[in-house]
Amino acid sequence: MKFKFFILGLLFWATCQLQAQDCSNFCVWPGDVNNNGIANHYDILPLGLAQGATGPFRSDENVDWSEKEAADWSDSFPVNGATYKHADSNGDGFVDEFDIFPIGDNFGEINDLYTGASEGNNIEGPDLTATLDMTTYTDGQTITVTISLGSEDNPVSGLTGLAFSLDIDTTYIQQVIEPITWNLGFIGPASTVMTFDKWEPGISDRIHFAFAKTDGSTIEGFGELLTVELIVIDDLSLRFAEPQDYQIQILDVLGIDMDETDLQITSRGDEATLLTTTSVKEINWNKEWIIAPNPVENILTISHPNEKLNHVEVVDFLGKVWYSEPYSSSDIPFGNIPPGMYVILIHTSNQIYSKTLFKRPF
Ligand SMILES: [Ca+2]
Ligand SMILES: [Ca+2]
Repeated sequence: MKFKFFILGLLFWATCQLQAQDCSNFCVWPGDVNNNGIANHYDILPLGLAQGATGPFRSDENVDWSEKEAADWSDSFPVNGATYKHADSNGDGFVDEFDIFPIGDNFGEINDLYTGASEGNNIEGPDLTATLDMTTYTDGQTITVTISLGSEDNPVSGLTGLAFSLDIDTTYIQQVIEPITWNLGFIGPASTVMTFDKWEPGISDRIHFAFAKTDGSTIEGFGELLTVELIVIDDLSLRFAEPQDYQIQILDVLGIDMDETDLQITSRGDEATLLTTTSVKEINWNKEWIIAPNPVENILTISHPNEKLNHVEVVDFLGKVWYSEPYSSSDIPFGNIPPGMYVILIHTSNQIYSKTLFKRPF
């Protein structure tokens, strides 16, 4: 009799172990679409591929980060092998745009399946480029980063989704302006693409990005993906005596095609110099500089015989930027700027020059 209980007990224990093991393979963790043990931006890529799929709904439609029993779906991802039930993050039996939210809610959460391996493949191909809008910045200034994909000579082809991270170096950056502006002209229209970005201030130096086509179409050619605005720390000059090199990098890129095969993409970063306010030089009387007329009406002329001018900004005394463009012509349009006092900031590669002037009333 005792022996019989022992056998029954053993059977019960074995069944429990099996079930626990089963769950690690068959349970869904909301947001971990590729079932690799972490919810993050790479899960957007398979989520795009599975859009429109249907299957059994879960008995537990909560989306907190814990294992949820779920019946298998008939379709599975071609390379990863996980069934489409993992794409149904919210467990309602449909894979649609709402399944993106558990990825953001559970971002960075891990379970036992997680190995810590980087999910980017970083293989050479068309460029994914981050470009800064100026070569010099100073305390509290806005840095506009443009991220573009492909070029006329080396376009992308057959892309259905892309995930990557931007390292912004928070030693020098105090804020990321949100929401981030995606350019859906290139990867859209909006009804055919899901976009995702995540910045976790204080946790990481990286902003994570992903997008995926949701209509079975692919992205061809080249263009701008998005722009991000970063604010330089406003006590830069207090913390650093010397100009600082600032670098921005794109890391851990993964692009996939319709068959979930990795596409080749090469990431390219950019750099600038962060100047302390003591290196902003006010232009007083100087016969070489032409910054005229003052007061200005419709056109301000700016030139210097020897300096290479990179960028011109017109800022009011509240810090509002009215004009910010690369220097391409000596004529700066002032017609649309209201009357008042302005500071003109002229960026060269190792200096920012400033000049105060007045816009005449209409
Ligand atoms: Ca995952
Ligand atoms: Ca769903």
